[in-house]
Amino acid sequence: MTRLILATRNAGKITELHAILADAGLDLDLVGADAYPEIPDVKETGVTFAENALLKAHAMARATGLPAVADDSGLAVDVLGGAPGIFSARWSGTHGDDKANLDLLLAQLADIDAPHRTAHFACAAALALPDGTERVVEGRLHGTLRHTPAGTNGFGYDPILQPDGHTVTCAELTPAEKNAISHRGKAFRDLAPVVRELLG
Ligand code: ITT
Repeated sequence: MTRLILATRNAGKITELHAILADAGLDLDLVGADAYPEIPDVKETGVTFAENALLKAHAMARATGLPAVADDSGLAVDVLGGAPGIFSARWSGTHGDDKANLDLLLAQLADIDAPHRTAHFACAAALALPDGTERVVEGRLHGTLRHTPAGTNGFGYDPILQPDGHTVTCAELTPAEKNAISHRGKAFRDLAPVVRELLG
C-alpha cells in the first residue's frame, strides 16, 4: 500500500486528517510526522497559509523520499484585519499553547460586540512529491466568535468559533459534524482526488 506522510505534529490535525482522508476513500498507509522524530520541523517562513503548507509538505517529502501532505491553518478575525492568521499557533508567544492563544484573543476582543465578531478558519492543504511536484488547495469555515469558550471537542480556537448557521461552537460539534463543514474537511476533500490521481 502506498505510504503518505501527514507532515504535521499537531495531534488535533492528525486525528481529523485520518477521518477526512478515510471518508474521501483514499486507500493509503497514512503515517504522521511523529514516526520520523529525527526530521526537524521546518521554519514557517511563508506569509500565506499556502506558502507554509507547501514548505512543510516539501520538507517532509524531501527528507523521507515519500509523498507528503501538510496543513497550514489558522483563525482570521475580521476586526483584527485577518490576525492571528498564519500566527494562530504562536499568537501568545508560545507555539502550540492553545489555551494561552485563546485567552489572549478573547482579552483583545473583550470590548467588541457580536456584529463585529466575525471570523473564519482557513486551511491550506498541500501535497508534495519527492520529485518536486506540488499541489495546494484551500478551504474556509466562516462564523462568529463567542465571548466565553464552550465545548471540549476539537482543539485550538474551536471553543470560541460558532459556525454560521449553527447555534453551538466547533468544540460542541461531534468530530464528524465538524469535519463535514470545516476548513480542513473542505480543503482535504478537494485535495483527495488530486492525491489519487498523482499517487495512483
Ligand atoms: P503543524 O505545523 O505541525 O501542522 P501547528 O499547530 O503549528 O502544527 P499551524 O502552524 O498550521 O499548525 O497552526 C494552526 C493553528 O491554527 C492551531 O494551532 C490552532 O490554534 C489554529 N487552528 C487551525 N485549525 C483549527 C481548527 O480546526 N480548530 C481550531 N483551531 C484551529
